[in-house]
Parts: sequence; C-alpha cells; structure tokens
Amino acid sequence: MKNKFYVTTPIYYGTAKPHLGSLYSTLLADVVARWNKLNGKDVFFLTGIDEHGQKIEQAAAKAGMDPKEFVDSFIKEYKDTWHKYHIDYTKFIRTTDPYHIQAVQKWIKDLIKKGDIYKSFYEGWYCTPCETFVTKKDASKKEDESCQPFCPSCDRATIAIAEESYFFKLSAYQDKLLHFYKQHPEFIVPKERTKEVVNFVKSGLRDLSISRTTVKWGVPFPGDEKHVAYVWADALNNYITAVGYAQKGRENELKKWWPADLQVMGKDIIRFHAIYWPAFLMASDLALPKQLLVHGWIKIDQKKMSKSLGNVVDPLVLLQKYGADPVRYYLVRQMAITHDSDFSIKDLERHIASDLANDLGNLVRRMVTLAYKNDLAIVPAINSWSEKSRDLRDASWNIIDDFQSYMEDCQFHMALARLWKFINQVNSYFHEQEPWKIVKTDKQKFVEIINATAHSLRVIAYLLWPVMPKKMEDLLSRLGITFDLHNNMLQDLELGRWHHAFTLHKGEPLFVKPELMKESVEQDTVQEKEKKEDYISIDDVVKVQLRVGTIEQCEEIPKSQKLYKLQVNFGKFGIKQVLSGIKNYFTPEQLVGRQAVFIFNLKPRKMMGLESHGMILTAKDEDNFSLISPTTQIENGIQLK
Ligand code: ME8
Repeated sequence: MKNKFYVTTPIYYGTAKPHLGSLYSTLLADVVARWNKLNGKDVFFLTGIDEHGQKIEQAAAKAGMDPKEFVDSFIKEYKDTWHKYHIDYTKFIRTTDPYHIQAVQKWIKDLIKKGDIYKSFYEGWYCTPCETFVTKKDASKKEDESCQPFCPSCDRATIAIAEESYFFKLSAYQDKLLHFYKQHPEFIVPKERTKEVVNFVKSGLRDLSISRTTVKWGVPFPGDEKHVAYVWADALNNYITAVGYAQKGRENELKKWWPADLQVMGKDIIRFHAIYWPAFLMASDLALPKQLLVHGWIKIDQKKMSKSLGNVVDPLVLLQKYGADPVRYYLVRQMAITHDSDFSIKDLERHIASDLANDLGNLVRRMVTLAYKNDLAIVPAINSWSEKSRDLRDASWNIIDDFQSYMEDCQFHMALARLWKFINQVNSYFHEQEPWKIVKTDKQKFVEIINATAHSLRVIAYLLWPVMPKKMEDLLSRLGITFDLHNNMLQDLELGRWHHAFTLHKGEPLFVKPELMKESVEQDTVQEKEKKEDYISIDDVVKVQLRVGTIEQCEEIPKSQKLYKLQVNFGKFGIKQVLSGIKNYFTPEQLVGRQAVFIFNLKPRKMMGLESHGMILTAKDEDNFSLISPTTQIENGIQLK
C-alpha cells in the first residue's frame, strides 16, 4: 500500500484535560496527516486516551470517583479541544474500549503460548507518575532517606514493590533490536536520539515485568485473575488494536494500515516506543513502525510543562484569545522538534503580529484592496511575463521543492522558515514594482503584478494548509479558489504553470494583531522613557539575547545605499532575515558563510518595505570596521553569556 499513511500520537493519560504539550504532539501528527492528504495519500490518523494503571487508580481515588467515571470526565475535553484546533483524527481510541481489552488479552495468551511471557517475581522500585519500573542501574543518583532511588525520567522518588509478576522476555530481543537499528538508521527522527537508545540496549536488557497484582485498574490478565496487565503493555498495543489486530473480521484493516508510517511522541517516552514496542511486535511477528518522530519538550521558564508541575498552559485559553490557526502556526514554527523550546505569550504575540498579520495578512489585504480600487476584481490570465515576474515564478517553484524536502524530513520549523523567505520575496516584488503607481501608466503591467502576486499566494496557501487549514482555505477563497483535497493540488503546483485567472474577494483581515501586543509595546516605550540612569542592572543585561548566527545569504536591496538583506541561520531557531547597514564595508562574498553575533530579540522593524529580525554587532574606529564574531566555529543559535 504505497498510497496509504498511518500516523499516531501517544495516547495521553486520562488524569487531566489536555495541555499545550499534548496539543503539540497531536498537532504535529495532524500536520503530517494533512501534508500526506495534500499529497494524495489515504491517511489514517489515530489518537486517544490511556485509561488504565496505578496513576489513574490513585488519581480517581483522590477525586473520590470510580476510575472509569473519572476518565470518562476528560474525554469530552480532549475531543472538544482537538476539534476546536482543527485536529482531523480518524479514530479516537480509549483503552477501556472492549475490543482493545480483548485484543490485549489475546496478545498475552499468544505470547504465553509462544514462551515469550512467563511468571516470576518482581522486587524493585516503581515510578507511578511515569508508570515505569526503575532498577538501581537506571536510577538517578540521589536517594531519599529510605534509600529508594529516584526516577531517571522525572526525578521523583520511586516506591518499593515486591510482587508476583508475569515477565516479557525482553532480553531475548536485545540482538535483534540492535540489528534492526543498524539496518534502519531512519527509524528514529531526529537521528541523534538513536544513540541513547542503542546505548541503553547495549548495556543489557532485562526481562520486563508486564503485570501487577497490587493494582486493580487494568486489563484483566487472561487465566490469572490476581493480575492486571502492566499499563504500558496494554497501552502500546493500542496502535495495532485500533486498526483491527486480533479481531475477527478486521484482518484486512490491519493489513491495510499496519505498520504505522509515523509515530509521534515526546522524548520522555522514547524508551517505551523504541525498545519495548518493537520487541513486542517482533514477538508477535508483526512489522515494526517505519519511523518514530521524537520531539523535545515545551518548557515554561526552563522547566518542562507538565500536569504534575502545575505549570501547564490551557490550549483553550490561547484559542479564545488568538484563534486556533495562529497558535498552530506558532507551535510548529517556534518549537524546533529537535530541541526543547520555551513557550512565551510575548513571543507568540510577536509572531502573530509580525509573521502573520504583517508579512502575510497585509500582503493579501494590500493586493485585494488595490485591485478593487482599480476595478480588477477579476484578474485575467497572463500570457507573457516580464523578467521580474518570471523570477518570482521561478522562486515559487524552488520553494515547493524545498518545502517538500523539509516536510519529508519532519523539519517543520525549517519548512516554515523557508516559506517565510518566499513570502518576504513576494512582499519585495510587490513593493518594488509599485503597482499603485504603474496602474496610472500601464494597466497591462498592473494586471500582471496582481496576477503574479495571486499565483504566489496560491502556492503559499496550499503549502501552509497543513499548518493553518482554516485560514488558508479562507485565503484561497479570497483568490476565488475553493479548497478541495480531491483536486490533487500539489501535483498542480508542481507543474508550475502560472496560467490561472483569479476572482478576488474582499474580506475581514486574515490575521489580527493581538491587542496585548499593542499594550506590551506601549509599556516598553513608557519604561524606556522613564529609565534615564547611566547604569543598567543585570536584569537589563539578560533581557538582550545575543546569539551566534551564520550569514547564509547576502543580497543587495534595490535603491538602498547602505543596506544588505542577510539570511542568518540561528540553528534551532531557524533562518531569520536581518537588514544591516554594512554594504559600504563588505562585499556579499566576504559575508556569506561567516559567523557573527546578533541581537536576536530585537523588536522586528521595517526598512525599505522589508522586515528586519535582529541586529548584527559591529565595531568601528577611524580606520577599521569589524564584525563581532566568535574566534572559533560555534553552534548556530548559541546565546552569549
Ligand atoms: O506518557 N512538551 O501519557 P502522557 C511537549 N500515556 N510534549 C509534551 C509535554 C511537553 N511539555 N508534556 C506532554 C503518556 N507532552 C502515556 C503514553 S503511548 C502508548 C502512552 C506530550 O499524558 C508528549 O508527546 O504523560 C509526551 O510524550 C506525552 O504528551 C506524554 O503524555
């Protein structure tokens, strides 16, 4: 089945409503699902809730509720949040669903028969928040007064358990797993995370306890009523039970969808997915998932956002204030999947104002308003293009290729950074062509400029649809296009023909600058006026983010005597455009490839109609002009301290 795509999210513990972290994983899966739909694939997108185990049993008892009643109370919140964020999942699984329970029991029975599950005794430690067995070897160094080790994942005290247990013969799969990782270097994205998995497996796998007798809330263990299945043995299997595993009459579904093409998760649960899960599948003679996408954490003030730390952001509060698509855009653009990223409202507002309202929204508004003002609601097709428009058309082909390859590599933030470079190119084209002047002298040329801009916006809207589906459907409707997945848009775009006519429609601004943004800017200005002292405090110093970046591109800006337009690579922070008045001191060749230090968090500002996102640091005396650069190669994006 070349034309199918099966993508999954983790199934979240049913102990609380969703937060921004759970939204992030689900959103990445949705973006991938939509991207594949846009590519004409038949997509199955699975998400759901993990409803068994000690953690839920305890949380329900604390709330004075029966565990099932307790988890039921969160289902609506999850489904509502996903719908409001346009998460278009195919199936929402609950591990209390009877078909899932029966399939897990069948899995256990089959593996007992095969000899991969056997009965023994477990004595050791357990981390309830992570639902994981902790051995002395994996424990983090500190121990509490009772000498109980701390969990290596969440750093909380573990509890001692000693009970009869069934074990899965994980040790028997050590070599097979190592062989698999070697044969499939593409298995874990990002690749760098493979090393920690391989090292863990190489350090020796012990058989895994997969049942509990001191917990009652779980899948009843077949043939031994004292036990319930360990929650991870139950939960991981959701990825196959949802598509028909061990269910009579659903064999074709399993055949169609399994193996999953991409399984999305946070780095906290990589061990379960990259070691236990493949071993379970090998034991069941099932194929392994093709790829795991393991992302970093959203942090608040350098700490992981988590239910237990109580620092979670409610996605519905953000939604009410900023709308679903701007939040979706911000999460995909700003949170580099390879790293942990800090979430801040100010930064979110800055990006909505600058990237969405200014760069994209204004372009649409200016084009449509100008066309209407000059009686050009219907923009005819163009037969022959001028050189500048041809350049823009060529750039629109290149962006499709680049965007596609970033998306295939799950480098979503880079795909967006690259797309924004093109959006800025379209803005420059529009600005430099000065259609508001040309219309007075050359109506044909005016039509050409509007048509070229509309074609560019069409490309932008289709590529951005997986990230901002509703806003992009709206943008397309302003160009007179009804979004329809069956039209196989990407193929059409790839043909690169700019032969369309457009019927333009006016509308409300596509994106609104957040009100708060205005307030915070005002506050900044007031504070600036008030501060007149000669000294600054350390708080002021740390406000300025100085970061190292590599100048990847340097272009002249027509009509500007001093400015260069630089594209600067800040590593995990993406590529930023910086305008810099250094044209009289360097040639582009002297700058491209060089590292320099930039003020990274300077408020974006416009010069010559172009946005600048930062400032390069220089020093100048009577004879010399110098860039401030690190003396050795430093990782891009590193902050100066
Ligand atoms: O682990 N940043 O459920 P869970 C980014 N039930 N992602 C985050 C995050 C953050 N701050 N916090 C949570 C479980 N996540 C198990 C999974 S799967 C068979 C069973 C996301 O509710 C991230 O994907 O603790 C993380 O892996 C997942 O939520 C953990 O969700």
